[in-house]
Amino acid sequence: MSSTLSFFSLVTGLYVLHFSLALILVNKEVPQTRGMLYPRESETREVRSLDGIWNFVRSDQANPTQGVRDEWYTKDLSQSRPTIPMPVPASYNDITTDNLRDHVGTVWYDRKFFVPRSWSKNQRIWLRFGSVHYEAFVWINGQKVVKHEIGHLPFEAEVTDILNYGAENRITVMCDNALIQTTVPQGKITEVPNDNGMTIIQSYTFDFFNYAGIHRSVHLYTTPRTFIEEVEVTTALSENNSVGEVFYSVSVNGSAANEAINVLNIQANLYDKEGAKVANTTSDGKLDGCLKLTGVKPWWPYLMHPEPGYLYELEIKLLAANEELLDVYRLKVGLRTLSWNKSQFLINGKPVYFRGFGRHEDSDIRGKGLDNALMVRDFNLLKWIGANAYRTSHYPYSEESMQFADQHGIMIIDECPSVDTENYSQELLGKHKSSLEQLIHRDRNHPSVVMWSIANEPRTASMNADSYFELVANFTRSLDKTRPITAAIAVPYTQDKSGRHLDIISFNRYNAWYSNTGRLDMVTQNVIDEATAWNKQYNKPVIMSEYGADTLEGLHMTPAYVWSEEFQEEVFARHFKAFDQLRKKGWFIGEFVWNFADFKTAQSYTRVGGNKKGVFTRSRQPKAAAHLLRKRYFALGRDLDQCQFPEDLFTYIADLIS
Ligand code: GCB
Repeated sequence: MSSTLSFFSLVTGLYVLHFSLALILVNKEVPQTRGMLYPRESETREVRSLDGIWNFVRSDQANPTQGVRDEWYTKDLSQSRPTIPMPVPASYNDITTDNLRDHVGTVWYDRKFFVPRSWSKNQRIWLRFGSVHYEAFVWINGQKVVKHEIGHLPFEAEVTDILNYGAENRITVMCDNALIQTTVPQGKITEVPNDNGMTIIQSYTFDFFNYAGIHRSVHLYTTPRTFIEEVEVTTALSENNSVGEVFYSVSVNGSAANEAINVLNIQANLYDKEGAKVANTTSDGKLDGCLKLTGVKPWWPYLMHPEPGYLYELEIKLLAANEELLDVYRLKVGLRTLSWNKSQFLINGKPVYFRGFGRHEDSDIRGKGLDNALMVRDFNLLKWIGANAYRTSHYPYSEESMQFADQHGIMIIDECPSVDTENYSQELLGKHKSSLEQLIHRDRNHPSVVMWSIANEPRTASMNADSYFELVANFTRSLDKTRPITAAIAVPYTQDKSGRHLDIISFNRYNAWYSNTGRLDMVTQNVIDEATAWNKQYNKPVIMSEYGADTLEGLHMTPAYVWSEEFQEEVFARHFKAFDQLRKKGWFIGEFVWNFADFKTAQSYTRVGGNKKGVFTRSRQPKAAAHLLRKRYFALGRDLDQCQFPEDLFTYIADLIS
């Protein structure tokens, strides 16, 4: 096999359907992520963005590997095929006016970029992608550089020896959106007849559009020859939260190649928000250590404290034995503790009640592409409505949004891309574990991440679910013992085989929508009964991780009728009643509306332009239920955490005293 073809372990185009029925799953090692610190400038590092307009070619659906066989990556794409302009970052699906939207298989991107002459001097250059969905193959100047599978997660490669310095370079990316039974998430590819002969169809059971392309930023960054490759941070607080400890552990890359460096030291400095140094330490030939500080300002969630999301800056300096400064990397750190037991989840020793959302990275035109305007608008809305949490349903969200959540005190249940998992196989297990390994490696230092969600609505009634989820949960725990594990379960509690492997039970249920449609009188007691049954079965804290109703903004009907704004409000209110009764039981710890905003799905007769369960429209304007939810979330905030009501929470009606 040629070296180019061996680059393609998953031979694109042969979308083989393989799964086993009954199996014995074994715990095999998965590849460990290295490096991948978020690209940040410092006195020893430069960062350059490759975002912008790239050239784009769609492969022939019936011939997805043609570009590889014909080596399109060895010259400009425009010399092989007519190209069209394509923005990066963005999903490619909704950009053109032809049916690129439903394309299945490979597409190609390329662009040129300059590398300054100054970069050739005694440093290393890295190419980093924030996310390409689903599988990416990358070449620079015709040489293969990196291949990565599983969207929504970053990957990088060293390109020091491949670049032309002081000259132009070309980057080529092939991206494959095909989902099969052993990808995460799963899908099916079938060949069916159409009016022109045969065509390929991608189907999937999950309820969001399979947007694809270069979804997040592409960066080139420099590091010194010997550099800080990884930083892992954990924190501890004394019982009254006044004394804090920041434990850091650093990995260094490149010291083996540099014989002059036989002893390395880490100088760690911690600065408060005003930039004052509050702690420092220099390690003695070690790469880990602890910073201790008094008078700590802990990281608190929004509305749980007057100063939420307090972040310190941790400065890590890598020094040679002669004190020569080799590298500097800075990151934000929040000091907080998490703990949980059979009935509670606590932050800094205080019980938490989650009032949040399931969300999507989704918007008009750019699909799942990173969009700072949208991200800031969404956080403004989250704060306006009084939410303190969201789940990254149903895949890891952008690193930029994780940093934003840290700053704003929004708690995150961080979900891996396993959604509607079924047909369990050894290969699927390996990729599922790898997605968690990559996620935890990426997000472990974020104070906002308070829980890992290892799946959404897996088919946990099936025979193999027990051992499969035991392996997935134990693997997750082996990577991070500081956060609890959950999964959003939808099978009835009587059939579930996953809950015993979790720390916190989350369940999704659509009373008055998918069950007993329109029956508002069949919500409250059903929610109470089901939550109670989950708690009784597993003796663990319980969250309702999804509830809601599709709602067409502007459709009004009284008495409330499905799809109307009145109906969504009523469905919410009936749930609120149940939640308040459940809260009194002591083990019910959170409510998450489905969904924050309307979002696009695959075409279906149950979806009018997508899923309309948003509290906000797709263009991020409130439906009537948003105002109701806002009143509840602030009422809970005042009741539980003594937060202030915003002045405009209640509209003036009458002076009832006079
Ligand atoms: C669910 C899924 C979510 C769907 C939602 C719905 O249970 O977790 O992905 O969008 O239901 O609206 O059907």
